[in-house]
Amino acid sequence: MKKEEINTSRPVTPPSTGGKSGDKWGQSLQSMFELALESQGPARTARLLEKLAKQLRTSSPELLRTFNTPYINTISPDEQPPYPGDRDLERRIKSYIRWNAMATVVKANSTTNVGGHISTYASAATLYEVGFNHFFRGQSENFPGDLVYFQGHAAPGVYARAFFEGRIDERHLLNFRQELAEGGGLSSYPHPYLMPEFWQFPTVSMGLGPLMSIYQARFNRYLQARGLVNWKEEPKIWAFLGDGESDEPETLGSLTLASRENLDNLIWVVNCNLQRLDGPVRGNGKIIQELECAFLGAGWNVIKVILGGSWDDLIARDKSGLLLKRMEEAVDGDYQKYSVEPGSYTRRHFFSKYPELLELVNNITDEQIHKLVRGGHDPQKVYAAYKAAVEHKGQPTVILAKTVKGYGLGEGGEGRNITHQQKKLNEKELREFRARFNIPISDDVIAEMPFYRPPADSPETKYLLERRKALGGFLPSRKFTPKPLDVPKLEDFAEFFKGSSMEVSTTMAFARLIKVLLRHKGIGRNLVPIIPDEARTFGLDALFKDIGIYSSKGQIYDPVDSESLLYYHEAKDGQILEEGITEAGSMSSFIAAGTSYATHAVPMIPFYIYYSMFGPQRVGDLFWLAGDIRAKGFLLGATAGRTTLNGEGLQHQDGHSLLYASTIPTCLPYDSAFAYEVAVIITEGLRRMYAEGEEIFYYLSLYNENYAMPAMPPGVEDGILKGLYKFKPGADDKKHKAHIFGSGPIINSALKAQEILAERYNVSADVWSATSYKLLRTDAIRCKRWNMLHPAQPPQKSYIETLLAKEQGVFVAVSDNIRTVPDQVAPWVPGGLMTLGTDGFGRSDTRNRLRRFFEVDAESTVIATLYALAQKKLGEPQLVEKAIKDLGVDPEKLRPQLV
Ligand SMILES: Cc1ncc(C[n+]2csc(CCOP(=O)(O)OP(=O)(O)O)c2C)c(N)n1
Ligand SMILES: [Mg+2]
Repeated sequence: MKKEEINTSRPVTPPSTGGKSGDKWGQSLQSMFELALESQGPARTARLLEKLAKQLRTSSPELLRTFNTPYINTISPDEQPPYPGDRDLERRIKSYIRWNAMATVVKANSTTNVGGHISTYASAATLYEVGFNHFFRGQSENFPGDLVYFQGHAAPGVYARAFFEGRIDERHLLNFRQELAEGGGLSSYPHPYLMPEFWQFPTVSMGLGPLMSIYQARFNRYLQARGLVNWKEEPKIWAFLGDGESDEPETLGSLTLASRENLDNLIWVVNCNLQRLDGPVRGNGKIIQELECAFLGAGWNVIKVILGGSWDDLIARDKSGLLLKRMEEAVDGDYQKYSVEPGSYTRRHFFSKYPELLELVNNITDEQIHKLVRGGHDPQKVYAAYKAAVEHKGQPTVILAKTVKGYGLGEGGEGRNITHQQKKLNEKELREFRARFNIPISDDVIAEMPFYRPPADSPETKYLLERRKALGGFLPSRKFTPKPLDVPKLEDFAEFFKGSSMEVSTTMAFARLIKVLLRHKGIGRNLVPIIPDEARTFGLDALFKDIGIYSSKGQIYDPVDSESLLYYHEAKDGQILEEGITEAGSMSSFIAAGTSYATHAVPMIPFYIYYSMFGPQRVGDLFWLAGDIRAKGFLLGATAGRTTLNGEGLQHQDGHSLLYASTIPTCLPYDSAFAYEVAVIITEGLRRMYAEGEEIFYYLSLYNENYAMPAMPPGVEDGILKGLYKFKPGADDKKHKAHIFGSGPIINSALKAQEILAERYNVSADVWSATSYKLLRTDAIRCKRWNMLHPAQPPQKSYIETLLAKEQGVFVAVSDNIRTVPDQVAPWVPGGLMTLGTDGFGRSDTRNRLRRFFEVDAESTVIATLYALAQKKLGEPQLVEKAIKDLGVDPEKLRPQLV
């Protein structure tokens, strides 16, 4: 069909659904369609339809929005199931929780400035209460409970409910955000690190909760597919998030994984109160319609809950279609205004646009107009949506629930732009709040904002407890029975301790080691190798065939390399999580696997191996969260080292991940030089985390430079784990004494420097392997602090101080990291530490040239050692100058770190 055959200038009027002419019009269109199908075939017809649709979209975009449905509830009143609960009782319960949530924040801020939020929970109360009374299932035998990601800023409401349930008492509420108060307090937001028996999922760094919930839902499927769990029912994952939060790229970034994997165990509830912190989320548009497009396009089941029941009658009476038209016209900025202004304003500005609409509301008062409630505040509508969501098959569901931010706060902040930051209410506002929600608190004490908890035998308390009992118990709750694993022993890695003349890298050593682990009877099945499309880079592609890549669909195609031994093997019970290029997604899998010991009482051991530069630098907030959530496992920053990863240049060469990792309180970072070190560290990590139950995780840098791996010297295991041990002492017969700390492959610079110093400069240098500066520092700080606070007692000595106490001479550190990494221990090194490092942007070049450029090669190490000796008056100053000349180092060369 030619373009001109459709007259796009003519207004396109949709046929009315009733009436004879409409029927006729529809019938002839149908026959034309059938004719086209028959004569042109489905492919051409589809192309034709697409073309027509495109033309229609250009001429009248509002009429054809492939990914939008009308701005009304997805579930019509006649499809609504009956409400199964006692609405009156539930309203009272919710009102008391609202009051206590508000009072928790306002009280805390009447004597302190600790902050907190009222308006997020105020808008979400119904969304949570319907869930608590009818959907969220607690843990029971052979059922881990539904997993609920609570919106971080709604925490006061979750505490207020726990108070009502008798799980926490008034003292806790009084100490909201005052965790260091006597007797403890409540954390500001969901933090399992701070409240390990209560919160399961940290959510307050916006975007991370939604992202993690997708990977958690997929991980639940993985556990089932691999036969590691056998639940009587499948838990649902509920993620509650804000509409403003949807602007975080992490929030919407992995939507298609959820639909691709048919995660119908996943339900998102987006609280669309149309506001974020500063103002409207989309003042000039409609966030609900925008999100609907994104979710429908990504293949989700979308349920919109826009209007409360009080609108049903108006919608039913509107035969003109103008009410819907007007709703579509108004933007979120308008709706926010309607929530703040009286009903007369809405009548004047919303309804009066069309005379028919004005007539429609003739029989209702301004007050009633003001009370036309939004869908997210109507339990009936919310219940209908939740029920449809839990019953939906084959797709994840998102519920877009329209609410008012600060609902019920009235002039104290309802719908106002300041509402997110509102933490105080005056007495008048408190009285209004009390009246609106019928809270039985008397006038004489209202100013004190007492908490209100009905007696244990009240109908409210009985109902609330009965509902939770019927649903399997309280929630959130983080409880589990520790299950120690039968972890490997050092002997299992004997091959790594013998050394090898064959040149290998620590990455290759790891690839070998993980094979041993996968075969281990005690833990093999618990391993979860996680890879973001880099297996071939790290030599781990052999695992594809061995243990398979997890795919819920198995492998329904014949892989292109099926003839080869190491073919790309996907399987329904595959063990590898091959995530594709998503470090944030891979970290989410690491977290889901690393917390499985608590979430499901099934200890899993994630080994997440990735390009070190795209670790904490890229997704540092998830590393931090891994600490908060008490994740266990191993993070392996491969192709580490600013000079060891040669060629790749500035964006790839990492010299600072170890510093980032050092900042995480529960992370043990290691920089290993030799295969046996990797084996010792991983064995100990497995023991501490999976036999002893410590809630910590490990970070290991792995490198891709090949060199002969030495045998393990006797008795060094303890030093490897504590962070420093003497690897190779210098010759005894030299005039001067020095010590060089080396890490990773750069230990080879130290070893070569040792030779040069002995042969040419009469210096005996001991070479030490520095495996963890962070651990040395933490231990040293611990002792220093203890000594300061116990001045009358014999001082404690840290490991590093004890180790170096008797050593003479100077100390130099060299590594493939920025200088700040070794500098962490400088205060405890006798006489100070001369540090070399790779500060500055990387370059693509050969290792030798890079190491000279960054001054971490053997020659630079020699010069630094001689200089340190000269500085301490232990060596001859002329030697430094001589060495610079002898060794061909250009003193005027470019300085890598410029500012
Ligand atoms: C990553 C991140 N950036 C910024 C913030 C600060 N912040 C906290 S709440 C908030 C607004 C939240 O708006 P919305 O998601 O719509 O939630 P609502 O409170 O409206 O339900 C902001 C900006 C944060 N917590 N996390
Ligand atoms: Mg919001």
